[in-house]
Order: sequence, then C-alpha cells, then structure tokens
Amino acid sequence: MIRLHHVPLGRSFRVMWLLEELGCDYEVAYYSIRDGSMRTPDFLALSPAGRVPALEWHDEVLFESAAILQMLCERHGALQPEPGDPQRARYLEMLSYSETVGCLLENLNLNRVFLRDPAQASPVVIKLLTARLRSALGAMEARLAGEYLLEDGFSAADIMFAYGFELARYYVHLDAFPGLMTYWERLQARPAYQRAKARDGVQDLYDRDFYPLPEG
Ligand SMILES: N[C@@H](CCC(=O)N[C@@H](CS)C(=O)NCC(=O)O)C(=O)O
Repeated sequence: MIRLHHVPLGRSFRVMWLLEELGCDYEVAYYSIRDGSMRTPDFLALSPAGRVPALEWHDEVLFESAAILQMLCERHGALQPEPGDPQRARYLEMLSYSETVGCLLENLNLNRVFLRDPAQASPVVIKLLTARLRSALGAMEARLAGEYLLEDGFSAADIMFAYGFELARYYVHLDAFPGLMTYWERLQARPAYQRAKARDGVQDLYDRDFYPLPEG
C-alpha cells in the first residue's frame, strides 16, 4: 500500500511526479494548508511538523521530499546515479539546492500569501527574498549545460528542482531565464509529469498569477 499525503501545488507534488515516473500504484490523501487539516493528531502522527509530503510506503511512513525521492529511487534502482557514479555528487548537490530555492519560496509565501493581515508583511524582506530567489535561479541558468541537470539524463534531481522553478513564476519573471524555460518545457512534456498534474488537485495558495514587488 502506498499513500501520498498531499497539498495541491505543495512539495508533495515532487513525490507524486516521481511515483508516476516509476509507474507506482498509489492513493492520495488531500489536505489544505488553510483549513487546519494538517494539524489533526492523525496527520501529526505521520508528519510531526505537520508538513507535506508524508508517504505511507507499505509499513513505513516517511516525510521530507528529498529523502522520500531518494528512498523511492533506491528501492526501484532508477532515476539516480548510484554511489560511486561520477555524477553522484552533483546529484546530491541538486537535491539539497532545490530546498534552498524551496525555503526562499516558503518565506515569500509566508509574507505574500499566508499573512491574514497583509500590512504585517515586510516590503524590505520581500524585496530581499525576491532578489535571492532571482539569484538562486540565475546560478542554475548558468549551470545548466545539457538537457537535464545531470549529463547522464533525467533524474530525481530534475523533479526536486523543477517544482521550485514552477512556483517561482509567481514572484519573478521567468523569461529572464531562457535556458531554464526551455528545460522546463522539456520536463512538462513528460507523460509522467502530465499524469501527476492531472492528480495534483486544485491549489488554494495563490489568488493571482503574479505578485509584483511592493512599491517604495
Ligand atoms: N523540507 C520539507 C518542507 C515541507 C513543507 O514545508 N511543505 C509545505 C508545503 S510545500 C507544508 O506542508 N507546509 C505546511 C505548513 O507550513 O503548515 C520537504 O521538502 O518536504
């Protein structure tokens, strides 16, 4: 039995996409960050910090997207360079770097989307976080050499990173990163990505397509 605990457009989408790439059969339990469903004792027993993803994998329960991706790749012997492979270090670097991007997005979300009173948001912090996000993406634009993050082809590192790139569009103009845009279009064409998108659900995080920088 595989059950993914998921928020539409949340980091749990990474796991959903990988499960589709691996051809797994899985159930989805849907949550919202806004309705308290992630603070129930039942959910906290699965994910102590009340976060998604959490994955029930037969008789195990795991949280943290990078760890879940890593576990799934290991169990399937797929979509990651094995220990000892020359691409392994770059792969691990990209798994972690994706959460550098993820944390910037999370802090932008807190300031721009989740505060009940928008007046509590800090324009200075928003500008700083947006600049840091732009620079984190710029570093990847310069790094991207071939079709995917690793020379050997598509891997779970692409899933980790591309999820953040998809969300960054709410805060930065992605046409500033033409290399990443081409890469992103290539990933979106993958049948497994499209199957995952069909199961993602309706997001209730963002209420507009783009959040421009505050005035001043
Ligand atoms: N580093 C964790 C972060 C998980 C995380 O923060 N997930 C968000 C959704 S993208 C969440 O569940 N937030 C709920 C909350 O902050 O209450 C991972 O990659 O799994």
